[in-house]
Amino acid sequence: MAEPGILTKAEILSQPEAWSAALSVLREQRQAILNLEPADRFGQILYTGCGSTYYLSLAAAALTQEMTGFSCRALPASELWLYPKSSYTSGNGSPSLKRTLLVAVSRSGETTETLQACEAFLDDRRGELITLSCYEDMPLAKMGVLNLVFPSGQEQSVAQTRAFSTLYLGTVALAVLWGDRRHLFDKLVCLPEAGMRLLNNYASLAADLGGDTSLDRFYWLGSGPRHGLACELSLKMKEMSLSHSEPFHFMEFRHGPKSMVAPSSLVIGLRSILIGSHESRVLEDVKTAGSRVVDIAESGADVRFESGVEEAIQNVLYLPFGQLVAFERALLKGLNPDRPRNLDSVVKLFEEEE
Ligand code: F1P
Repeated sequence: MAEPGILTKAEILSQPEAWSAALSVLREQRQAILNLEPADRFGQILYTGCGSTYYLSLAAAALTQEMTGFSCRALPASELWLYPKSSYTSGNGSPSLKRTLLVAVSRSGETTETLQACEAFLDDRRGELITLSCYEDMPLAKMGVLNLVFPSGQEQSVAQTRAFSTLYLGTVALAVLWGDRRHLFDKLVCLPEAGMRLLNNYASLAADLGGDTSLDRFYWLGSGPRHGLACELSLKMKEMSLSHSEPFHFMEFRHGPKSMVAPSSLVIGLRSILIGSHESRVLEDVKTAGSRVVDIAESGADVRFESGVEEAIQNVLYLPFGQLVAFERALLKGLNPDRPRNLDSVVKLFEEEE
């Protein structure tokens, strides 16, 4: 039998190389992405996916809105498919405001709900579709007016790690190129090296925390463009290690969830340097209430990127440390992180009816 976690570990550790390869794809597609700049042609940008790629969509929508000022939203693909009226705008009579730029994200490119959502979107002529996926032969990679394919994100294990961060980097490039800070596109090249350093410097802290038997609950705090990433890391903890884990916006944690903290809780803060003291104070509060706390940020934190790049494009660096904590926790519990319980790597509906 293969060593438990051997696939996931390789996928987590190879993320910086996968990002470099993705950046080559993005450089080749730069003009095609710029050609689709939403400008005044759309009323909203909608990001969609399922599971991990839905959380990716949450993070991407927040970042794109921050960088461009457009109205951006994220919804699970099943909502677009089954609840179109609550998903799309009517445009208040303006034809351009009615149009949506839909960005569909999927590792496999064959998740039924995502395909159904995109098909209905195109049939109903709601706007234009861009897809991001990892396999060029899969149906999603043929559906959009622009299809960005990142083979370096492909994975053998069920839970997404390398695919998530690689696809997420693709959406960071969209946000940067469509916004007014285009010069940041050339700075993305600094991220793989920063990611490599991070993995080298903090793998042992992740192993200590993941392997700490005194901990039994995990809370991931992230706000703005980091909230979707906190959701994803919390999902990693559940999928791989079957642990009690929940994500929250920083300031929301005081509004109820804080009552769950105890000496056996670990609160992991995906902290912004720009927002500063408000987020730090939440972490101080929970520490005073008796919880273990670890923060991740560019500088002055337990886990430090020291990347030198602007905060707006740093976010992918929050992922590897959290993924490693989940991985180590799974091993501690005798689970195989490569094969989470009850999960398939792709959810396909209708197959039994065929
Ligand atoms: C999405 C997804 C995964 C999840 C699970 C089932 O797939 O929900 O995030 O880990 O294994 O599929 P995809 O559309 O991104 O391929």
